[in-house]
Amino acid sequence: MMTTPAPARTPASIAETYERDGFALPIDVLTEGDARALRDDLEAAEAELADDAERLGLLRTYPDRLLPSFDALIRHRGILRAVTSILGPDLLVYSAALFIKPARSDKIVSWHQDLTYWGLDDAEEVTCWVALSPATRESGCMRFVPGSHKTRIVPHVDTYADDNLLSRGQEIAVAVDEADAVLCELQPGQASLHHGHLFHASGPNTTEDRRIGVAIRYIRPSMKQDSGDRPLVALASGVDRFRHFSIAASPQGRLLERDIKICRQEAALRRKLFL
Ligand SMILES: O=C(O)CCC(=O)C(=O)O
Repeated sequence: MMTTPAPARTPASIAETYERDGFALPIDVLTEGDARALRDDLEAAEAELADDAERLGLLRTYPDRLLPSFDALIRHRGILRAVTSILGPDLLVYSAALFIKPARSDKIVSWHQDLTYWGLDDAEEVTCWVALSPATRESGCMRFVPGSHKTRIVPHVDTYADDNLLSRGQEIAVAVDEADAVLCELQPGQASLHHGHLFHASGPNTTEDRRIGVAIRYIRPSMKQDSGDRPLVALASGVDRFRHFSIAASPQGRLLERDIKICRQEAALRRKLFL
């Protein structure tokens, strides 16, 4: 079971910083040993699926549906304590995809605002990005523009750049001043929180290790898809009084065939919803 290190920051101070800057970090959520155990479980699963690109893609998009260890992560007490200080006690997990940059890779993430693309009706959303390996300037950690969450969604363009980890190379179409940005450096087991309107990006990985992070998107159950669809989400805390989404069951084992089938169906729906 994952343990929670003594919190270096109180929920109140996290909420205050988040309100002002649109992000809060670093938040100590896992011990280094627990972060290593999650990474080992992920990498064992990646090795099992190495010859199957489609299943490997599903694993990296839905680790919480295919590995009980990642299902436990999205329900981790330390994370929930931080996120509930912002969104309140009732929390759904809209997605929990991995962002992986291989060692010595030119993969970047261009400046963007997350809520541009998901077709959700509101902005009651917080991403908790948990580092499973060092996220540093050298390994391509995220960069945030403090206060930019107070801007509504600005125009974005699709660049389709090969080196971009985002599916269409989506990028903010207005100038972002790099001088305004701050680095989001995290040690394994630490996390950051960021707002869905925050301008953020990340650079290449020049190190000899993979840079691995899990981006857990928490939303209030009052949120809904503009399209009226009810994608599959996890109920991580509290109650869902709204029923705007379908609630996923926790995985009862690793890489189960029935869970893979559900993820495949869900991926098709999410492709349709993605703006
Ligand atoms: O992992 C990264 O470099 C970028 C992640 C990101 O854009 C996000 O979590 O919203």
